[in-house]
Order: sequence, then structure tokens, then C-alpha cells
Amino acid sequence: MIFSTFLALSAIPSLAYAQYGGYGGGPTTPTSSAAASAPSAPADTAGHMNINVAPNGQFMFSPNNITAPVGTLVTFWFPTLNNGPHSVTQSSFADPCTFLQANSSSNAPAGFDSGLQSATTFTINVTDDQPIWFHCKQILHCGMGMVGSINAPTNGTNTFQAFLSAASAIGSNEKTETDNGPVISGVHGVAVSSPTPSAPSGSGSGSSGALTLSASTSLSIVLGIVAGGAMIFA
Ligand SMILES: *[C@@H]1O[C@H](CO)[C@@H](O)[C@H](O)[C@H]1NC(C)=O
Ligand SMILES: *[C@@H]1O[C@H](CO)[C@@H](O)[C@H](O)[C@H]1NC(C)=O
Ligand SMILES: *[C@@H]1O[C@H](CO)[C@@H](O)[C@H](O)[C@H]1NC(C)=O
Ligand SMILES: *[C@@H]1O[C@H](CO)[C@@H](O)[C@H](O)[C@H]1NC(C)=O
Ligand SMILES: [Cu+2]
Repeated sequence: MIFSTFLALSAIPSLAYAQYGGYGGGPTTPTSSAAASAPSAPADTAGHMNINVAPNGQFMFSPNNITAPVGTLVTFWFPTLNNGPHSVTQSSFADPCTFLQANSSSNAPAGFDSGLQSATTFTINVTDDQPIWFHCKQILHCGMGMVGSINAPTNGTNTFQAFLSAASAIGSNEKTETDNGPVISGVHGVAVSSPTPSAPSGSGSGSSGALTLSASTSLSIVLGIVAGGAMIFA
């Protein structure tokens, strides 16, 4: 059931990212060379783990479920050309596709957020052994399964598999999130700095772009186009 939803959405990525690519990233015309451009995270070393963002244009983190001791630095590698830009945005098990807001009553800080990125790296430090849940905030990516975890329980209710299933169940009902750039914060895992360029200049913007339409307007347009059956990118 959940997987059929995921596959149905995955079947229309070219339509999806042609339209959603405008969110924070300017016009994006997918090509085979874009799809072939994979970020290349280096191998893990002691105390430092690496995660590819959208390898080969797939709407996923790879690996998407890691176990990392306290003090581990985890670096996310954003591709230059992609079906994005993408983000790594902290969420919660209960709300997989929603940024983890600061909680004034508990004094908990806000989650980390790379903001929408291309050709950068973004690194967090694992500060305790509690689960860290995250997703990509690009429109509809979370609902297509672009989520991940660090130190998720291996059994019980709050497993990574359950988190992935919950995100996939949201599917195209995912709410559009705003992008105000990086949030250098985090709960259980804390961003160590703003995103850092990872590719030669000229190959991609290292920061998130300005939105030319409000996110909700963009989504309405997208939904209108889909509903009307117009294939303006075909
Ligand atoms: C990462 O967090 C651990 C635990 O709080 C701390 O001891 C360590 O200094 C931090 N490392 C960095 C690079 O911030
Ligand atoms: C904020 O913290 C309070 C106290 O710990 C907790 O009861 C509440 O559920 C938290 N709210 C959110 C949105 O996490
Ligand atoms: C469940 O996970 C906990 C740690 O998360 C572990 O201590 C326990 O042994 C696990 N139980 C089973 C049955 O695997
Ligand atoms: C997530 O990682 C844990 C710990 O390595 C593993 O036990 C579990 O099978 C993984 N879950 C999935 C869905 O890959
Ligand atoms: Cu994404």
C-alpha cells in the first residue's frame, strides 16, 4: 500500500522536478546528464560519516539510516546538478515532513536545516544517543520518501522503517515548507557551520535562492497544472 503510493509518485519525477525545481533553485530542465550527476561522498573515517543527498537524482539520502556514536560528525553531500535543490531538515518522528521548531516551553532549540542547497556540504555533530530524524524540504520530496535517521531504535515503534512509511503515507499531501536559508542549530545533532561549497565555482549556487512565488502559490499552480492535465514541460 505504502510502496504503491511511493512508486506511483516516483513514476512522474520528470514532471515533478521540472516544476518543483523552480522552488528556491530557478528553472530546472532535467536532462540525462543532470540525472547522471551524483554527489560523491567520500568513505567514512573514524569519527566522520558521510551521506549522499539525491545520488543519481533519486529522491533519497544514501545511506538513509545510520548509527553514529556521540561526537560523530555527519556530512551531507549535496550534488551540483540534481532534481533539486535539496535540503537536510530536521523533523520529528511524529511529523516526518515538518521542520522541528524551537519549543519555548521546554527550552528545546530548533532543529538543524541546511536550507535548499546545491554543490555544498553540511555537517552536523551527534551530541547524544537519541534518534535524529530528518527530511528534504523540497516540494513533495519528503512524501516521496526522501527522509533519513541517525540512531533510530532498531526495534519497537519508532524504527527508521516506520518513519519512512509515515513519510510515504503523507505522499502528495505533504505541506509546502518555506525556505529561509540555513538554521545552524539542532536537537541531538547540531550543525557545526553554514553549508560549505563543495564544487568549483560556476557549477552551482552554494546558497538557497530567493523565492519568486510564495510556496503555496507555486504549489497551487503545480496542482492546477496536474489537475488540468497540461504537460507544459513535455
Ligand atoms: C560534538 O559533540 C560532542 C558531545 O557534545 C562534543 O564533545 C564535541 O566536542 C562536539 N564536536 C564538535 C566538533 O563540535
Ligand atoms: C514542547 O515542550 C513541552 C514540554 O516538554 C511538551 O509537552 C510539548 O509537547 C512540546 N511541544 C512540541 C511541539 O514539541
Ligand atoms: C531493542 O533495542 C534496544 C536498543 O535500542 C536493545 O537494547 C534491545 O536489545 C533490542 N531488543 C531486541 C529484542 O532486539
Ligand atoms: C536501520 O538501521 C538499523 C541499525 O543499523 C538496522 O537494524 C535496521 O534494520 C535499519 N532499518 C532499515 C529499514 O534499513
Ligand atoms: Cu530533495
